[in-house]
Amino acid sequence: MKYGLLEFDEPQPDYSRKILHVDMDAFYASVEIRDNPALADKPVVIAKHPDLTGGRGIVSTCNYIARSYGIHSAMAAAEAYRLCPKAVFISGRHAYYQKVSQQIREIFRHYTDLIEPLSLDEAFLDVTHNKKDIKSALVVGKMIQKEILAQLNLTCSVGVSYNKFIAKIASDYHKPFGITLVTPDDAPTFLKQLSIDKFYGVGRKSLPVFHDLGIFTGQDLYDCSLDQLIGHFGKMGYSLYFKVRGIHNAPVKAQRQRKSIGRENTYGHFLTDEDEIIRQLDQLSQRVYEQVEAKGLKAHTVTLKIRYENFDTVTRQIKLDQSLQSADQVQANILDLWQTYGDLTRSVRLLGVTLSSFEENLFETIPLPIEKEQ
Ligand code: TTP
Ligand code: MG
Repeated sequence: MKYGLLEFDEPQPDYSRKILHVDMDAFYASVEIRDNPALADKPVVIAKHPDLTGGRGIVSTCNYIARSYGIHSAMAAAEAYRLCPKAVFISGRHAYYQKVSQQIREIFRHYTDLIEPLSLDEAFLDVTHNKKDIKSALVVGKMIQKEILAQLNLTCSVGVSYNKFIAKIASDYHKPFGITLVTPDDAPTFLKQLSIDKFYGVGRKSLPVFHDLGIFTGQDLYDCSLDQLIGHFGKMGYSLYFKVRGIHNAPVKAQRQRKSIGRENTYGHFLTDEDEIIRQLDQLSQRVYEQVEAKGLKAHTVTLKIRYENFDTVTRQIKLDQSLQSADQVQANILDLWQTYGDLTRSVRLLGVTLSSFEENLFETIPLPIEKEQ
């Protein structure tokens, strides 16, 4: 294939893969409603009540009842209030949603380790070869939906296809609690009938440009030449030319489970005063614990790192039977390590605190507020 002076191999579609895109329905709002079922038939908005913020504040999300009033993510909370004064406003609990997100990923791991999270509430899964040896990706998708509902009392929507681009659009197709399969045979028709704003990369800013060019649908996009698209949109135009032909071979990039989380500080003025060193260690311990907690992880090992002015570096650790439950506990263990191994006759240029040995199964460690009736 030729473009200007460039000659390149035209990307070919890969129909061999089975990709799921799983996206939770009204995620933050659904978690709040799950924990407080009295909210189920009310419009629920995840935002601080505008009265509490003097009108500032933005809507994170809202349930589908609230959406019927025209409320949506990223809208000013004050505007949401105008649209529906009787809506229930709830401040988000980000750390908690993060824990729920970890629980969802644990369920994904029953099927595959090839998981690429895009945010707390959505992920791509490559289930071509899955742990349950199920041939049909549609069946895997349905099993995941059922398992998330049974274990977590939350619903999600799933897109099933042979590439990430189509799977992501498909998951949005029948929300909430929908599942949409787009086979290689269905893909051309599916892609051509899409409205142009469904194509990844076409945002609020570029949408009018597409419209000015008479491109409103996938079909309009399909009718453009590669030259035209690259001329108008550069790299994105190139990518769109192939996407609308069902060609998008980006792999699902699995995130490795983090083995440790730590922080270290280098001090311009070397530390010699023990009180100051302990203050620094307390601060590092606190920050690291917060980070670990926010990820819903439970650590068993605490490591202290000390680098002296001559660059001698010492690391010492304690492994505990019980996981660390608070920042205070981390601080106490670090203090212990410092008092046992620290050398006050030398100036300190760097201190570090790391938590590791994370528990594999986060699932049982996080109690669910509601038991799901089977
Ligand atoms: P989305 O998946 O975009 O929205 P949703 O899950 O609430 O609803 P849908 O059923 O349409 O998928 O985002 C996931 C979460 O991310 C959402 O619950 C809240 C958060 N979020 C924000 O905080 N701000 C935003 O602008 C958006 C779009 C999402
Ligand atoms: Mg969602």
